[in-house]
Amino acid sequence: MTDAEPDGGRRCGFVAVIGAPNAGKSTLTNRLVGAKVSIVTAKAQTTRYRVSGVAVDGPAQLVYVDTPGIFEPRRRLDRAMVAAAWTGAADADIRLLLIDARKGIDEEAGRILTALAATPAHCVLALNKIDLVRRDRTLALSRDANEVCAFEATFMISAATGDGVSDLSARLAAMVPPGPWLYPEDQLSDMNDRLFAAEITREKLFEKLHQELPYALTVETEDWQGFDDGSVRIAQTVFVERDSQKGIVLGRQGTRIKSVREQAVAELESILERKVHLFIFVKVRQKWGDDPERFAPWGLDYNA
Ligand SMILES: Nc1nc2c(ncn2[C@@H]2O[C@H](COP(=O)(O)OP(=O)(O)OP(=O)(O)O)[C@@H](O)[C@H]2O)c(=O)[nH]1
Ligand SMILES: [Mg+2]
Repeated sequence: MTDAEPDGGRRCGFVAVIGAPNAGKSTLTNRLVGAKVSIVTAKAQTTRYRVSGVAVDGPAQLVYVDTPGIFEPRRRLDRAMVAAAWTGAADADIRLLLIDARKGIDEEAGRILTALAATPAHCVLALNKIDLVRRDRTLALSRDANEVCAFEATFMISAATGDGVSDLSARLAAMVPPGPWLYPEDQLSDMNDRLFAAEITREKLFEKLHQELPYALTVETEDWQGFDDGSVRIAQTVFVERDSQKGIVLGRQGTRIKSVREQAVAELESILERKVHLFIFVKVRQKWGDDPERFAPWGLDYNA
């Protein structure tokens, strides 16, 4: 180690991954980290709070902060989600804006671009889902976006296939400030097991439910008990807003919740590397979205 290179030339910093709902932020975060730290579904507004994932690229440790999509909020939870995204952006060393190249600069993306343009330093643009669009369209999009906000760098990527992601990572690694690493080398996420298990179940529910249902529910892990044989018993509650929603979540003769449970167990067992006994209860809690207790474990600002 020399004076010119404190910490052996190590670098470390926070990269906030921001963008409109469904842009692919969580898919990209997982890809960059090399493990599933944040849930992904085809539905917008899947991510509800900030999820950090840690990656190492050469001498740099990058703490990616996956954020909820930024949209026009209506409910209290929406406002808290959008506020969490902007706070994540403000606290980070680098803001990585993801735009769905197939959607282009629509109203939502346009608003975020304009907001970022006020402070374009340390902003990087990634046009995502290039596996779905022609290259000339992506080039035009890059030009249009950079006319609104002067990004430090622009990348064309596919978070789904991994195309372009290592170039993006290398650039981010070069941009974060010199300094010691913040996390142990093998740590991938800052999320605790109970919260992550609830997210996995919510992901399976989101995939199986439609219209307003995904947004009317939330999942909490109520109990977590490890046994001597290595297995774990996990009890979770799905809160819905109305009785009719409870019936839909359960499905005819409980078939829907049964298949949710099976899928969640399969995934949890492979992640936790142990046998999982999962119990899911569905309860009606009118206006859970206006209950501060629901927000607390997520680190969301109830009064945003
Ligand atoms: N074809 C294609 N699909 C992608 C790509 N990246 C993400 N997706 C898909 O886009 C959808 C949304 O992905 P997410 O990663 O959940 O998007 P997000 O930005 O985190 O969404 P919110 O959390 O709702 O804001 C999922 O169906 C992904 O599989 C990509 O590069 N190509
Ligand atoms: Mg997400």
